[in-house]
Amino acid sequence: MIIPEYGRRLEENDWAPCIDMLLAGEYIVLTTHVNSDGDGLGSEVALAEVLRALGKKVSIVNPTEVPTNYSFLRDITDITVFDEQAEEVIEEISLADMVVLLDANLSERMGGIWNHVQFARELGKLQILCIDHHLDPEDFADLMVCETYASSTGELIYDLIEAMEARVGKKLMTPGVAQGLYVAVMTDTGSFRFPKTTPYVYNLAGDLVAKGADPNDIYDKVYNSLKPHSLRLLGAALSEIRFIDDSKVSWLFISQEMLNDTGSKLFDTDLIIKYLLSVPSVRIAVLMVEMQDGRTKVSFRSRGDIYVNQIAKRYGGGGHKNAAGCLLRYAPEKATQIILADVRDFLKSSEIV
Ligand SMILES: [Mn+2]
Repeated sequence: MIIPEYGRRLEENDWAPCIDMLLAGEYIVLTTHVNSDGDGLGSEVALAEVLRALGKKVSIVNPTEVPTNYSFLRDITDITVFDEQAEEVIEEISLADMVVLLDANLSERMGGIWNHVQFARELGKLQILCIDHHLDPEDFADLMVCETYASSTGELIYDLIEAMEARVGKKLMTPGVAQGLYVAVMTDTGSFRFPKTTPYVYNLAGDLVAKGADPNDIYDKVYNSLKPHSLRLLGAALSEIRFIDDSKVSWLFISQEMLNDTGSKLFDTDLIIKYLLSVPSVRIAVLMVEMQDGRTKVSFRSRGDIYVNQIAKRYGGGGHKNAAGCLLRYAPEKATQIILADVRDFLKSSEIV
């Protein structure tokens, strides 16, 4: 069941079904999407700490590895990664009575974990809760709180925790929780610059700082964490950026060879996409990365009212209006051809004449 969007911020009462469900759980597994980011990870550690304070047994299992720049987050080393320790993850899921998916609204975003979650659920003892802020949710969970007004999943978890504090009459926002949520909101708002950075978000950030999050330290750890190889990748990548259609479209393809030559990994490509949108004429930016298995990971960014999530959706992906992604089963050359043709058509049809 998806709680409908009311077109307004959720109030304390609106969180009641979600809180009822969490309070009823005993063994709760938290997870997030493949290629986890600051929003998913920060929301996980924050919610984990709160649920533990309420006496729940909690574990975090993620489909893919945790990027090293988030290793400072509290309890992050407790995360079990499906790609590395599948048996342990499967066991956690079999023991749990609830799975909470954070920062994704499609079952397949759980990667290899989803099959096992689905199996446990069919046995009848597992509830699924989803809390997310992307467009176009798939109705796969018992309860889905999917609110696109939110800048980040962290913003929703902040409101949830406030509503929980009121319910249980106990302070839950510790410095560790504040740190996790600050990381979540900071990373998903591009350090408080993206379109959904409302006055509410600034107030929320201020509150998190007051409750123990250290903005300078967090920024330094998350963003000034590059290894020399990431800079080599950045250098190689920047010189390969291409502009088409009067520089309204910028695109870049990163091959496995480029990653290997510079000793980089998939998540090292995250810092590159912002450069694709750094030229003012660009309406749509496309970053394509060749995966180890030969598929192509595509990330879209856009300016203004260009819904790139609609392009991503055609290929089974999704996201937000100005930031979306998908995974193509095609090899690089074909993927590039198809995507660029699609992007150019889409841009033409999106432009107001
Ligand atoms: Mn997010």
